[in-house]
Amino acid sequence: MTRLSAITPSGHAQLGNYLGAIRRWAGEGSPGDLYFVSDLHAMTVSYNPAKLRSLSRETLAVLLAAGIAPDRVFVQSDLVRELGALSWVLECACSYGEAARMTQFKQKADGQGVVRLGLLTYPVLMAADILLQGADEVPVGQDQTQHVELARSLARRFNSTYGDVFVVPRAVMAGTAARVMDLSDPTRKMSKSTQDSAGVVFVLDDPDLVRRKISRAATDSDNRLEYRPTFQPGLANLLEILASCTGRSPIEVAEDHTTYGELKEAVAEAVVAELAPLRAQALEYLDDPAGLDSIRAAGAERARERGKHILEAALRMAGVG
Ligand code: AQP
Repeated sequence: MTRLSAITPSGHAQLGNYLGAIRRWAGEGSPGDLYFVSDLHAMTVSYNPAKLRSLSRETLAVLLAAGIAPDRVFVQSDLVRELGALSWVLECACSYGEAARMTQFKQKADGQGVVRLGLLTYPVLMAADILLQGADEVPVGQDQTQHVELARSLARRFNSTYGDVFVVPRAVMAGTAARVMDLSDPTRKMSKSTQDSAGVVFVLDDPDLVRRKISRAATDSDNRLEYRPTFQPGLANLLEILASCTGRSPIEVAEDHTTYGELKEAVAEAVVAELAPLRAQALEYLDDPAGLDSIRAAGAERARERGKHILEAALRMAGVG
């Protein structure tokens, strides 16, 4: 059974990516699981090419540093030829209406001056990511279920029109994980591409910077140290982060503290301790470019090999190639 998950290098990996996803991938995955750095997905909005290249490497180093086995990771663009070919085949099996209906496309396109065509077609590329690897399951949050549904429809349609080639993937709801909110504005999710990084803890931030960011986290003037997410979202976020780092519940950790200042110090130390081994390992990988390159090349080779027969069969059945 293969599960496939990805992280887009649209910025530096942040605490939410780690607590909500990467740490689980490293801890709970089964040997057949695959994880990739979805750098092609970062091209759907304006970006800097040199920065994207370095973020892709850094993100790969973070996945490995978290403990994901080297033989389970790859970088998406290393398969750009295979994915480009399969995407085209799938685009020709997808209607314009299906693509334009995607809620995420409508949300992201809204308010953008120039909407890249890639923003419309990226769910088809995502279908190619999934179908090329023959993934059985794709763990997703609410915002991605529609895209996996599209991958299912395209796989079924292709299989019934041209012949059975693709595994029809299932979307599985990622179990309840920490949803880390921005420290400056706890009403919005912590995100790697947020312009103002004051409220975002990046996993490779220096420990003193982590402490500073957490000490400045928005709370409230209630001075009630209780876990009440609706009324005290900033405080609840800090309690959830502390709970997630210490393996306890937010209600329990709230009982250990009496002032916001004391709580923030405890959160900062817990986050610094949680990230320290990850940061050290990631920096080691980044200090050894040849080693990282060879892990990356081997991952690409394995992923290419996995997808080779599927792509060849799809092209043959579609009457091309
Ligand atoms: N704040 C978060 N709390 C918990 N989990 C989070 N994830 C992201 N932010 C949080 C999870 O991290 C995984 C990889 O994320 P992604 O790169 O696929 O895209 P994203 O969810 O859009 O992540 P960001 O950081 O918010 O990026 P940008 O700024 O580009 O939008 C996913 O499993 C995601 O749920």
